[in-house]
Amino acid sequence: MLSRRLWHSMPVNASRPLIYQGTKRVIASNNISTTDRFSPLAPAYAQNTIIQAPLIAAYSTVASSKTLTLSEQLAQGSRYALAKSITLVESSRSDHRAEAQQLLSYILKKQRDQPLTKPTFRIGLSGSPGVGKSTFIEAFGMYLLEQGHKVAVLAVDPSSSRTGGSILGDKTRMTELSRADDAYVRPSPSRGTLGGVARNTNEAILLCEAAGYDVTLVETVGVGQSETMVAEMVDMFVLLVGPGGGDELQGLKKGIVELSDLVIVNKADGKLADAARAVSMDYTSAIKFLQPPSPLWKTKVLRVSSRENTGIDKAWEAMKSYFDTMTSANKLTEKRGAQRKVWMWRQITSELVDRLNSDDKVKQHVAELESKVFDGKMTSGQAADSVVDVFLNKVKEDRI
Ligand SMILES: Nc1nc2c(ncn2[C@@H]2O[C@H](COP(=O)(O)OP(=O)(O)OP(=O)(O)O)[C@@H](O)[C@H]2O)c(=O)[nH]1
Ligand SMILES: [Mg+2]
Repeated sequence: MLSRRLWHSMPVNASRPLIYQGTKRVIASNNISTTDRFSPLAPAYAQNTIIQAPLIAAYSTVASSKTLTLSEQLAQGSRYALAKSITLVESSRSDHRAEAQQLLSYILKKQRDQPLTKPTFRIGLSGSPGVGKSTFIEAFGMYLLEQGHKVAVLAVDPSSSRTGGSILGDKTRMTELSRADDAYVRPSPSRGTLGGVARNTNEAILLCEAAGYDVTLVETVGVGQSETMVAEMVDMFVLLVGPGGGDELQGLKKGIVELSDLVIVNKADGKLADAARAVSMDYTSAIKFLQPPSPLWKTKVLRVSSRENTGIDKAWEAMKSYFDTMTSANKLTEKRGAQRKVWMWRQITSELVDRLNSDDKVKQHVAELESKVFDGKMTSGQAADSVVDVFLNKVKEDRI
């Protein structure tokens, strides 16, 4: 149970009800957690009239009328509602986050009661800059639409926090797909850390599926940690490589190929066709020495020309075959469950670090220790222990 002091010292975020901010009120009739006993609005809680809390929303089956309307519009496939909902999950405003959490909880609850009619397929797509990801997605997305699918494209773009979002430019490149009725192309969020962007993308996938998009493509540029993060939020991870230069070997060196369920050699056309064939053979033999991503599936290598629209159907066949193999062994449900656990821990870690960083006493201590570590007067490990101790003591004090 939290004391009132600790309660006030906590940053307003997904775990602290916003009731203290005097924001929106929502009618509710669910159980009120013991945490709320200290609330100045406790009597209102007792009468079951007020609920305003991401904490409660996270576990609640109760939704405000605004949330109900939004979720209803989402279920009808409204693009406007989808855009609005994704904006909510991407927002750093605490009232938006609260609404987003309530919406997500409601959607999850609805899906538990009444599972989606169509199976959903989450595909991650990565590759070096210029390898042809956008061109591939345009061609592949249009192909999927012809097959009767609804396609959502989301981006995890590690460069966007620095450059302001290159995927926005992509949207103009994916012209046909962006304009198609059954496709939804979402530019990458232009703010936040990679972790934050990835978390939003996780939630955005759920929203796209709630809006009836059965295939979600999550695109990322092969930089830094983004491939691993994307691989941890999708059913299948696809690596796009080019026919030239040493770029494709980078994928091998960085271990991205090990994450990949499918390697697509793009630009297999015209003068590049021979080079693409050679690269594809290189990958096929290299993969034999790698551990397969799943005991049930051997990574495949295919050649495609996104520009000339060749091999796109083969790529989809390979993806469908993966999907069928994994679903018939019940492995996708298992994988998604395990991924949710991974993200829960990611969230715990970042939440704890955020709270630790927002505490003035800890901040001061950290500054002192950082300089000691820098001067070699203390080891990193000792300093880390000390910071955690100070933080935990502070939490204990607040509780008394
Ligand atoms: N010949 C050939 N060129 C292609 C093919 N696919 C893409 N390209 C070209 O490669 C260049 C880069 O394509 P993009 O689709 O923008 O590549 P990207 O991977 O999205 O690039 P970033 O978003 O910058 O990481 C463009 O000039 C495309 O026209 C292809 O299949 N064949
Ligand atoms: Mg691109």
